[in-house]
Amino acid sequence: MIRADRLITDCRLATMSTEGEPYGAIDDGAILIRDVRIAWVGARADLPKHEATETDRLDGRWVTPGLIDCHTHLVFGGDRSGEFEQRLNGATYEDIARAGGGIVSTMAATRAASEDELYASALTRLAGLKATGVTTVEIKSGYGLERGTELTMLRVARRIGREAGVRVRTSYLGLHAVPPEHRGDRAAYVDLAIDDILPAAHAEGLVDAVDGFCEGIAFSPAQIARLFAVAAELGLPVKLHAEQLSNLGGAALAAQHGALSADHLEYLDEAGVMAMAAAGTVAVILPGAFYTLHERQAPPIDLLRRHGVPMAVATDMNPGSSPMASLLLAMNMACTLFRLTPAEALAGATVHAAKALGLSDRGQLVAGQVADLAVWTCAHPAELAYRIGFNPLHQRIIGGVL
Ligand code: DI6
Ligand code: FE
Repeated sequence: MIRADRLITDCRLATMSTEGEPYGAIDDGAILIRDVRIAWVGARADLPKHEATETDRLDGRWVTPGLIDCHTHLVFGGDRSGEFEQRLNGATYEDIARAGGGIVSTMAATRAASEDELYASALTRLAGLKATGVTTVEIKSGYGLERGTELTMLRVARRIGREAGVRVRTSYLGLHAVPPEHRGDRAAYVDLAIDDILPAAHAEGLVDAVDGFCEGIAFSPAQIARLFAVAAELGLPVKLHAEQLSNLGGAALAAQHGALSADHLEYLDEAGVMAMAAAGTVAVILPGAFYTLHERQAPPIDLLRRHGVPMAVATDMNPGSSPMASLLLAMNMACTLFRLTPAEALAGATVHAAKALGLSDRGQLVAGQVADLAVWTCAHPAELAYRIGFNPLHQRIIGGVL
């Protein structure tokens, strides 16, 4: 006899369990929820004896795991629509960054904003993500580039996790860009970001993972390696923006440090793919940035598939390269631009996204995981990636609560 808080029934399930067909589909399913977790899930015909306080009948709707956006820069000040105009008048993303715009211009706006302003503006973007079924969101720092503002960004992220109806995982991204006050001495900023800001943020319990931007316009593999060494001393997992605009071997470096994920990967080569496969590092695919920057080289999806590297899909929600607040749209772009299948895209926003965050308690419909669910009014889960600008979301359930 299972005593449950809630029975969900009259529904179809995309369990995203790794056995069987790609969606792990169950045609006439049921879920029992007890104490914020899934107590039982399966075919309605196999429902065990139970007593449920509440019953939800979903009229044949599809239930998936709540979506997980595993790579965002949700908290920042200002906006960069002016740079969008500059790029359409011929400037490149790298030109703008080298001229002191780009990440550094958002840094100035973020430093100038109060904690409450950062929280309020992040909520407007979060609303878009929640409306597309997101129940867990990763949020990075990286627009403070000084101790005070980096910590403020992470505190705002934690507050979102407490107050805004979504679960949050934070990443410290101090090595995102060099702030103007250190332009003459980049090494001094690297030292500050690694030896001062990171330990301070960690001591305050603000850091779930450590990230960096390994790129010609950002930080070198040697600088990233030093960041990862300190993360390891602090017991923090790592991830990396790698091979977005060029190939510096960042993905292989991340894999050597046991990274949870390497993200972007347009310029990834087979050696990098093999290093990721060997380390179990997830490939986080970010089609919003590829689309926005009008890039030409797609990530090597076939190689990732062939070597069995799990692929996650995320929005990269940020003011410069991906001002996109819909995870469903990211899934659509992953299919249309990069040729992922709709099932791969959904796995990329659920089970593999969880893995990219080092989480095994969500991302699938299996007993024991938290009861974070998305309910969709659609005829088949392939519709989630197929439709553009439609939103079939019926409801979100977090920890068993509507
Ligand atoms: N790569 C990106 O696409 C974002 N950060 C990064 O390292 C862009 C951030 C920005 O342009 O503000
Ligand atoms: Fe990013």
